Amino acid sequence: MSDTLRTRTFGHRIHHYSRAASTNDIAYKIALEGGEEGEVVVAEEQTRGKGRGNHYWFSPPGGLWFSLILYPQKILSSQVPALNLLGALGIAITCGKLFPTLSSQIRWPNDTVIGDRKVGGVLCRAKCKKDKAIFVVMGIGVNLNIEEFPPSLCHTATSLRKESGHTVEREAFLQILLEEMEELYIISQRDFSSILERARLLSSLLGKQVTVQMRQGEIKGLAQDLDEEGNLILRLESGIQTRITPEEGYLRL
Ligand code: BT5
Repeated sequence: MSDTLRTRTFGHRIHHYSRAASTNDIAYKIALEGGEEGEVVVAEEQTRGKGRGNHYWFSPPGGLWFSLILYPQKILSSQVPALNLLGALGIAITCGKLFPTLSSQIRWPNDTVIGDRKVGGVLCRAKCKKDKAIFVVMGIGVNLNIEEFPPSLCHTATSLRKESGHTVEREAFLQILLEEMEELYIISQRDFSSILERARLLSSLLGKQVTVQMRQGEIKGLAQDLDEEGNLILRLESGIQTRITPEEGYLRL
């Protein structure tokens, strides 16, 4: 990483792999062995990139695939999902800085989108003791220069290269993203509500009718708000408000 990196800890130590199964697994192991806050594991390609649950994450060369080790103070395990919103916000802000004409937004619970296509995703995994998170590995994937997606993704995913017509330099993007992310993270430790406020402003869902697939079937409603635990507040057609956790349901697109 360039010596112009303006962060306190983020990215001061970078473990670089040309190919890895999943940077999240490597970073988790490093954290277990005493890795420090801000350490980054980056891979040019992942062979078993992971999304939430048992989703896979398409991670060929050309994207930015990395994981960041965090030791958030005073964070409860129930608040870890909200860090996904913080990560998605950091990606959206960075995309907006580099490409102000592209409208990058966040889509609950962990996506960064341009229009209705996913350009980035976040996956946080925490090591918890009782109800406290001891450390969190924040995995971040951003489709920088990917030209072709597999058929299963070609209508839902996009890349910065496809949207802007420009090649994005991976190191430069990572540097800006780490700077943005550290700033958001420091603020979040004092006052998560101001992160939430920014997330609301950049949310692609709020004020829209959405369909959420739950285990017991789908529900429709107006996306009203996001809360401090990373939940979506939906107003159902009956007028009743309901709170959906990221584990409970996923958006039907
Ligand atoms: C995510 O999961 O969006 C989390 C993605 C996190 C990836 C990073 S890369 C570095 C670190 N190491 C890892 O192994 N993972 C993290 P989820 O919300 O479950 O979305 C997954 C879904 O997005 C898949 O089921 C596909 O439909 C779609 N998808 C897969 N790869 C994609 C891609 N490259 N771009 C856009 N959509 C994709």
